[in-house]
Amino acid sequence: MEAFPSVSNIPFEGSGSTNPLAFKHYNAEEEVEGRTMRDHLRFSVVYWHTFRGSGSDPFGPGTMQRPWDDGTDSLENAKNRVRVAFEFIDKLGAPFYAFHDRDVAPEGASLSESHANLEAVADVLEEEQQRTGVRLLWGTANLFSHPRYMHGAATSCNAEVFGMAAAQVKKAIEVTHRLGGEGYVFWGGREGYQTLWNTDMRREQAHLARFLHMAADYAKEIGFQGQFYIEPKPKEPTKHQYDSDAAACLNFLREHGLKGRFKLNLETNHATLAGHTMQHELDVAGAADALGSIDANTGDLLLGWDTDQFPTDIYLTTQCMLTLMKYGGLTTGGVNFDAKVRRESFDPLDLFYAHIGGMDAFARGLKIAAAIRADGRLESMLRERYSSWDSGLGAEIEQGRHSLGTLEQHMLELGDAAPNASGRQELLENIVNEFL
Ligand code: XLS
Ligand code: NI
Ligand code: NI
Repeated sequence: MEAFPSVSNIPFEGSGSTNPLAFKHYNAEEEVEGRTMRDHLRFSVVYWHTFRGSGSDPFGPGTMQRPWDDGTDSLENAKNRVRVAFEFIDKLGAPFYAFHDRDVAPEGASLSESHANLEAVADVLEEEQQRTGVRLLWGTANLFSHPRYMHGAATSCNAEVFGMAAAQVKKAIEVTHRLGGEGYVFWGGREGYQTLWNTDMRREQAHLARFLHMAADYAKEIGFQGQFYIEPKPKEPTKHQYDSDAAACLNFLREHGLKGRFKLNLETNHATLAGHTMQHELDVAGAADALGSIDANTGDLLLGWDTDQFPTDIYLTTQCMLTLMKYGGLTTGGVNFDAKVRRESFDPLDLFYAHIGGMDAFARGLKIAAAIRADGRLESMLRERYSSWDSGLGAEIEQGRHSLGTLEQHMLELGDAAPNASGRQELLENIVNEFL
């Protein structure tokens, strides 16, 4: 029995269409810069919000109407939900999905029961992947919901909790590997602190590094070559999380010799919680060759928390796509909708509207970014701005052929630096707007 009988495969109808169940811009086969939109964007649906989100908030219970879900934590219900999820992803036409271990399968009364539940559901995931051709973008372990993780997982003060987290991650990597996952994400939900009065920060960070090294070792042992990612987020649920932003993660990875194995999975709403723009986070990661994947969502300017809304702002998606393309585009990563429908949008159809809107917004961002790149004015103004480094003194400094002494000599001869050129910010902003 179908869960969405009134919806068939979402077609591309073009910008003239008013059909709410059609794409206006995302045309999977259409080529942009010699690559299909499907391959540029690598859209992914998240299991946790889309199939486990109840709509509850700190002030009230769930509101979502999900007629296929019996509301229990049974294995049968979990397996049935997988069929529904793949019907949805397949009809939507997204090539990927992502999950946490505990989204897809219930936690058991013991670790071995939890392991068995996950393996049992993975059987169904595998079947459905084969049936539909939908692939796993990345897997992850939920190391933040169970009360045992109240003090953190890899950074817990309790060594046996660290042990449980390790066991859970081992199984999650195995299942991700078995399902052909292209990556594996570490989001440190409670890896941080609520108060420094009870926190040994140096020790906690060393434990986190040990944990990630063990994960890398285990992946190697079983032959899992998928990309590892760290997903920065500064706070929520804790007051401070160690993976607070892209720069902090890169510093941590370098300090602990993990940089080669890990890239970053950047989420828009986490960037804004960190006081950054998504464009900033993408550029920081890209400049360090660590731009891996994105959790595509957006926050609300007037709400200071992780509202995880679907991205519909074309300016934002244009910035995302321009920066991604600047660094060569997505390879193992994807545009993963870590986003949830509003509590008031309880109808199953809203799941389609939300994803279609996000996919169209990113498709427009892609086309606009490609047009800006083809135009070339932005790029040539950038090149021109740094042209003093292309030859003469600038080139000599870049080549390491100067010291403070030789530069003093040079500037004493010249008397002063050449006059500066305008930054042209407003003109650059106007040029971007020409394409929107
Ligand atoms: C929560 C995070 C989480 C990760 C996966 O804020 O975004 O959903 O993406 O654990
Ligand atoms: Ni996320
Ligand atoms: Ni988030």
